[in-house]
Amino acid sequence: MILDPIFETMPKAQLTKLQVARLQNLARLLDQRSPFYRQKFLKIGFEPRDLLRLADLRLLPFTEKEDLRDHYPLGLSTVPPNQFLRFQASSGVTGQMTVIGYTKRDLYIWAQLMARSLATAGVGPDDVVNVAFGYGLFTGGLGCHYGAEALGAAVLPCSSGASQRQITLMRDLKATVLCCTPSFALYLAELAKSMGLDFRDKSVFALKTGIFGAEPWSEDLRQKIESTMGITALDIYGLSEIMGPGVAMECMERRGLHIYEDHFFAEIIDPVTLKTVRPGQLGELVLTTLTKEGVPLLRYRTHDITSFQTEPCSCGRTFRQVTRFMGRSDDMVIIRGVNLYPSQVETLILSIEGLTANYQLVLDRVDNLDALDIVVELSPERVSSESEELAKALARLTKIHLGVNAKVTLVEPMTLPRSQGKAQRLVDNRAGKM
Ligand code: DLL
Repeated sequence: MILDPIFETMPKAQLTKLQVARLQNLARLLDQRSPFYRQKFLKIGFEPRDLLRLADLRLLPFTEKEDLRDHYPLGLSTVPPNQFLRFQASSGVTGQMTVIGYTKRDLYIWAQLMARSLATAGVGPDDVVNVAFGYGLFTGGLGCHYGAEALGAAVLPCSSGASQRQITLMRDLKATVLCCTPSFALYLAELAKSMGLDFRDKSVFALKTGIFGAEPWSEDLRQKIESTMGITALDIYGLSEIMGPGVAMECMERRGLHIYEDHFFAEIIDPVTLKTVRPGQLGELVLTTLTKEGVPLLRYRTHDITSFQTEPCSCGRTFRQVTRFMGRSDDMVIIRGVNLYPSQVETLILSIEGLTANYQLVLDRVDNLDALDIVVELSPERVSSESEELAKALARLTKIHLGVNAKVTLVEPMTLPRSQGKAQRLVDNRAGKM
């Protein structure tokens, strides 16, 4: 369902006008209230009145996560401290935390955009939504929570963890929607099975929709989850620095995620040359907040790799779509000169019957060369006597499709660590061995 047709289906020319007006406001706001950005503007001789068209945004500098870290906790904010109503934080993969503060209006818009996202997945007032993203400083839990409430749906705020209890609650309260990371969804399905339960059994469970995100996942993993749980699974994207979940959401056409362009201006750049890529070409997503009050950001480099969908979507939404995220540029592994993302390996793993989506890529340095070991759990139905054949098959596919010679280690079911939040796919043991 399209919750906000006025915006979501706005004709392109009108949307561009709105974006330009909002960008001009943003430039004025940053010039007046942000010493950080004002200094940047002065350095390049930019004045807000120079911003006349969307293309003029390219005159302006990028913002990096480092900038937020260097000005920890709230050096990039543009409102007095008493205007903040909530703080969320992100530890990121490494290093110093970043903190984001939200004003009352920021929280309102976030809830509306999450409501829009859930409605896109068909969620409405009759639904019971189990929010199994972590609550707390992570934006997943509270983001989905307020979006579901804004729609009038009932919320089951299970958070991540206490997994057996949440399966029981989902069954007893007839949860119809599950929001969590795709890896946690798979874990819940696995655990339900060990409890003698099956999400596909509609006389026991009422689950019909999964809204998954916060980590890269492949199309094959979607199919796996859908068939294991008997649900429709859709992809949701966001990041705490920009807002949280609800920056972009996949629609039922399932050919990409619509970016909420009335609130975020999106560019895709070549991470090396920093120039805009051609439509359809892969690159790094860069986002500018158009309506954010607390900590507005200009040309924020997400480091997430995607491309713009070139064809308009038949769902009726006019917002541009990005294709399923391949991963983060920092998760890209370079093995003897070949670039690869864990999600590409995941696709190969899931094309082999008998292997599961529980896997890790272990990187090491052997004789001064990079070595990749793909560690994958066998599915419980497979006996380990078959494992040599399956390992060979995966090594062969990795060589053919990705051009990488990898070792494959197959392990027994339930050997690899399960994550309640974002799955840790990469284990890099190369430090100090260069
Ligand atoms: O992960 C916000 C979120 C919560 C999104 C729940 C979706 C659902 P952070 O912890 O700041 O915020 O991490 C943001 O996670 O830059 C991407 O690298 C990754 N990510 C988020 N959604 C997706 C997705 C939340 N659908 C970082 N596909 C982002 C691939 C995703 N990666």
